[in-house]
Amino acid sequence: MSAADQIFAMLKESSQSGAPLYLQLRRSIEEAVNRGLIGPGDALPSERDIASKADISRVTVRKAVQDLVKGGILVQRHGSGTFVAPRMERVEQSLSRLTSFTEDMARRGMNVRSVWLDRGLYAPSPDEMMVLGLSSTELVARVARLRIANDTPLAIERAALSANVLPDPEAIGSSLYAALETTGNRPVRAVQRISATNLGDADARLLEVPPGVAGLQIERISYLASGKVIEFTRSVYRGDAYDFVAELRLTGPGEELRP
Ligand code: 16G
Repeated sequence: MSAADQIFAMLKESSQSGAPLYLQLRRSIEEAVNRGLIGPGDALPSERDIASKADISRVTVRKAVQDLVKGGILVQRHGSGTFVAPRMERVEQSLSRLTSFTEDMARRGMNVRSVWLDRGLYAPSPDEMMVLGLSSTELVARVARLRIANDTPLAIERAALSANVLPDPEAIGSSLYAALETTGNRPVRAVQRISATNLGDADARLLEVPPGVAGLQIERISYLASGKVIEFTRSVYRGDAYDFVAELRLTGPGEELRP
């Protein structure tokens, strides 16, 4: 069956639902993708073909398709048409180990690279002063990177550290934690807060996803063994690419719950 036929068959299944036509069509295309009837990279039939086959207006088809493009299910390439978006291989990341991005990806055999968005010494923001314990006369080292694994941009990480710890942000190689290790400043503990976000235009463009799609906002505050805060990092991860996994255990008798 052709892609148009698959979508049409799905649409016939849902035509009893009473939902607006564009919604029925959107769901039919989504269902055809979810069931693997049309796969990643497959071309969607033209707006005109879908409209005539399903006997609905082109405006309705366009609205359904635009919704799916916004949701990241379909991608539009200028001049060549609309396609099913390539499927992301999701990365599973344990929440119990304090590892670096470079180590995490290397463990999975993925190639890591970063694009520098910013690195330099700045006057600290009130947040940075509070978290890093800096006074207004001290400087903060900011390191912002787009993190890419196997050519797919996965995250934007914006790290802030005291300039006393990282006096020359230009000197970091490919790994911040490796650089901190050389000066005995690699963190040993971290507290991480993860929340849902919709990606803004600029972040979405960098992560190569449509603006407004779901992402994960992560704030990591890392500590040295002495208890001193060493790193304050705010990151945005692609929601379709990352699963954070936590192992939970029933606390044994006599064991205390630690924060
Ligand atoms: C991880 C950390 C980030 C840290 C980076 C160091 C999260 C959410 N973030 O990505 O806080 O700065 O690793 O990676 O896990 P690097 O040593 O490869 O530069």
